[in-house]
Amino acid sequence: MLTLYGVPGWGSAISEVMLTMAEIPYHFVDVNGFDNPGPQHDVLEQINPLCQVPTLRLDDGSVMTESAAIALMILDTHPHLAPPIGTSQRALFQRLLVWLVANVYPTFTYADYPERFASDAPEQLKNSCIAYRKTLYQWLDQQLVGPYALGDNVTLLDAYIVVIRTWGPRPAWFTENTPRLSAIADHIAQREELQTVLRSNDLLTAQNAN
Ligand SMILES: N[C@@H](CCC(=O)N[C@@H](CS)C(=O)NCC(=O)O)C(=O)O
Repeated sequence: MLTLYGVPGWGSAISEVMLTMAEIPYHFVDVNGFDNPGPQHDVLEQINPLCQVPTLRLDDGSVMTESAAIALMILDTHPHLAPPIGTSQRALFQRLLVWLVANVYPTFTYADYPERFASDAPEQLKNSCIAYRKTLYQWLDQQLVGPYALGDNVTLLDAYIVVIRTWGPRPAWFTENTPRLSAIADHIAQREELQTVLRSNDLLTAQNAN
């Protein structure tokens, strides 16, 4: 069985939601605290020197990282979780998948650990990353269709949407500034098969936890 190293609610939650959508069983290892020196850091670093989550150990013992790469791996065996090849929706899926990890994710790397990158001005780096991320989300909102990210069918992109709207700048900001993204996240959060994984990652907002 696959082993996923992660922390509830963190980036590993994106992979957990994807695996659940694909009905792929996995064993979850909680490495909470890995981003500080200590035993959890040592456990994770041994298998992924980058020391990031998600980190996935595959059945053959090899290691897979990068949420977008994990999505592509899942699509190899579960192609229904992306739009059909040759459609314009497929191109948008590919574009937004790469865009999210290339543009949005680094704003967390820099804003969550600003002292690593700008020890003389960490607050400034953090604040500018957060401000920039807001502009990215406003652009993303305009690309989304509804009721799911790409229209009527759920895709692996929706795993990002339902997780990231719980991160900074937090659900209330998304509701006010990116209403489409927020509505899509609410819609995904209603899916029956995702309830357990959403709950264990604390991804249900007050509104959709009822
Ligand atoms: N590009 C990676 C980014 C993963 C990532 O940055 N994860 C965060 C947690 S949400 C992390 O492990 N941060 C710790 C660090 O970068 O030191 C992906 O898409 O999976």
